[in-house]
Amino acid sequence: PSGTILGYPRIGPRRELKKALESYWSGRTDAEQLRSAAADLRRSTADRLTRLGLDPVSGAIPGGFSLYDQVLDAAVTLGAVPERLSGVRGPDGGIDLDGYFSLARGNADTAPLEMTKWFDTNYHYLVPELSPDTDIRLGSTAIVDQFREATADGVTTRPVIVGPVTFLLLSKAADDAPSGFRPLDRLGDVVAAYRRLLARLAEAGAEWVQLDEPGLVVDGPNSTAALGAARTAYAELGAAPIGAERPAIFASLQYADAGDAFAVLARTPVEAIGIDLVRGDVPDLTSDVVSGLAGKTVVAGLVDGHNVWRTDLARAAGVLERLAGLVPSVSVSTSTSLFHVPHTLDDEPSLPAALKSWLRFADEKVAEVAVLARGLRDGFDTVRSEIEEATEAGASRERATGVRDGVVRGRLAGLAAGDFERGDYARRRLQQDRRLGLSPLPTTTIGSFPQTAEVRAARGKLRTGELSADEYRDAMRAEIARVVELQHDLGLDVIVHGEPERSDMVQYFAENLDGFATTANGWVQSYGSRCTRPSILWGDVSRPAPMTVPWASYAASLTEKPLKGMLTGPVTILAWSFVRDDQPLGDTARQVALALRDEVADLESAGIPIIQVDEPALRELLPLKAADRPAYLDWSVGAFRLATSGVADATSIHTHLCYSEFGEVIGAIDDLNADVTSIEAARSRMEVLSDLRAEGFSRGIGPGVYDIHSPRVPTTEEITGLIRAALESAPADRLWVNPDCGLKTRGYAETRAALENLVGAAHAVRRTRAAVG
Ligand code: THG
Ligand code: ZN
Repeated sequence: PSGTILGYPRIGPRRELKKALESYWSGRTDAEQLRSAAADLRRSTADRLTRLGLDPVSGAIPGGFSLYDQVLDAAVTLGAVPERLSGVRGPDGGIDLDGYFSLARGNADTAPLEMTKWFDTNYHYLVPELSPDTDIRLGSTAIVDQFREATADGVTTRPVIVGPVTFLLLSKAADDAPSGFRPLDRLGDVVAAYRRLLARLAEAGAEWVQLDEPGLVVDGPNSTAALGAARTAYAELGAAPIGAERPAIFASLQYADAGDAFAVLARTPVEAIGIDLVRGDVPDLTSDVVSGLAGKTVVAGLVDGHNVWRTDLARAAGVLERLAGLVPSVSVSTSTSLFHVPHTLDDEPSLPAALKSWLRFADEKVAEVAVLARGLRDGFDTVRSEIEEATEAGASRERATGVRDGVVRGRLAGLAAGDFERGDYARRRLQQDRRLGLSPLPTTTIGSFPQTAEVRAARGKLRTGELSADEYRDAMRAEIARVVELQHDLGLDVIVHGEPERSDMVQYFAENLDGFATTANGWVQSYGSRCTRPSILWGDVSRPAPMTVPWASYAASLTEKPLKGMLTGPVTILAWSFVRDDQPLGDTARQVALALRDEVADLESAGIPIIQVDEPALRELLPLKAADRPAYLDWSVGAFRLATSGVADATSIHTHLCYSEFGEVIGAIDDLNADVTSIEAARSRMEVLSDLRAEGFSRGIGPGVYDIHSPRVPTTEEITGLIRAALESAPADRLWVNPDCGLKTRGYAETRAALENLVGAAHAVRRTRAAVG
């Protein structure tokens, strides 16, 4: 086909999948109801994609549905369940629905698979665990069943699965694997299982299969091995006779420039290669590569699957025409799966019309692909009016009020080196210690407390007008008062207001800053059934009024103890929004940083002694290409410092990092120059601390001493053990005691119990140290 997409949102336009999953998990519905809700969703997706212009009979419509996660699906397809979780297998050795969800979410006896970020996105996948003994063979044919299901409805889909090499690159060695074992060592078994799967698909009538191989474009310690593995894997898979024993293979590279992976795939017997031409360039087409492309189609990813802006169709058409002159066969697609963007703009009646005309969500992007495909097939003259409309929309965006704000730009142009620097740390430390008067091993939390149904309901009522602004403020104040009192009862040393007013730690700031829009239904899957509504950063950013000061000041008025004000950092605000693509990210980050710098100054003036600026997404935006990383670290660290360097020595700046392996950004964490850094560490038994020590990190550190991602309440002894472990890498006068992350998704009962134990553990360690000292 001349046009396709790499994947489509799975959650449903009204989050049908989320609702079906959560009602199944809570026992309100049964497996049959969940299966039928999922089948309905797949059917309506295929219908919609057909209506939007994808060919329903040539494999242009991708499969790629998942009940929870596509990497978990690949693991289950391979039957690759780690030994520690072998209990999830059914009596026949297979993995049924409940086994599948146990791998994803854990059960009474076992922790689930670990979750981590999918490339440089805010989507989290489940990490398969492999060892030399993991039983790998075709274990589930759900993907074949879904193909047959669509065929029965008259739609010939293109099944999609994570490719064998990327599957292994995303897996980790199980804890019980011998040292030196690498998941890539299992390539032979994995390829054999894929070969069997492809045979089943061919037997069911599939003409194409899509194997996603974004792992091949990431720079990392395994890059060279990965390309070698791709050569082996695709030679082997392609060797099977096409039609009889396998469908045509479409290997897709996504999220970054194809780099050397393109030439590697060109020399294998696959039938189509997908490349991301939003992030990357047209590959070098040496005569050797071009001869490898005989009989192959290059699938040009020109419609951005990762962001929401309207495609410059004139530019895309130009690239397609150029490519068509260089390679034997060209087709057009999205740069990545569309599951990173919301379903449709039709569900956003409140977005300003001008902004809407610059945007494209998933459905509208499918229509763009259809236009480009028509141009490829019938000549771009036949789609001239669509191309011109897109060009006009682009021009109107450039001219629009708010896209460029002279005041913001003037401020940015006037920045000097001193705006990124604070005073000497030793002096800061002395003044802050005097001002705060804290005991050693001070206890605190990361900022958010559980969001109760009442708090959410109050926000709903504010939206519908059932509550006035004053009534809403009073409801939030009552909640803040409750949370402050709870912290007093528990004996925590540094108090927070609990953030009841924030639906989401990024969206709250987007709602309060100029230059952002927020959506009504723009849900995007973050993991499993959990979604966020990323804000849209479309213009120059400024702060019309203080955003957090009234809440923080109110909380401060209720306590004699130091209050910590809470902000989300510039990098994280960018990472969890859809960001304008018409200027360098670093410029946008500095605009957000300046708005935050004003907020920091206002908090300081209001007498708030500690201000925490969270950057959990610092690692997430790290470029996939090593060559781009130094520039990223420079602007991201710079933006944080710009936001936080305007304060006096006596004001303490904290930051918080989580959701990532921090190894690659340890130096940057030190460069943030925060007075105290709290960091996720409980699950890795404080490993990050020795990394920080090796880096020469010498300021305050709060390694999380309990994992808030699970409802389990840690015992005082457990926490005491972790504090003692932390003391091996950090001296007591620099160590803080806090949970791993915010408490927003937890319930009050478990939160109270866990924090009680946390404070008890800190006191116990203080006592023994006092006795010894
Ligand atoms: N906000 C945003 N992105 C995030 C997080 C966040 N990414 C990483 C991390 N936290 C983990 N992701 C999530 C995403 C969503 C939810 C929890 C963790 C969640 N969502 C609610 C749901 O799906 O029911 C909806 C929340 C709402 O009503 O706004 O619980 O914190 N941007
Ligand atoms: Zn966190």
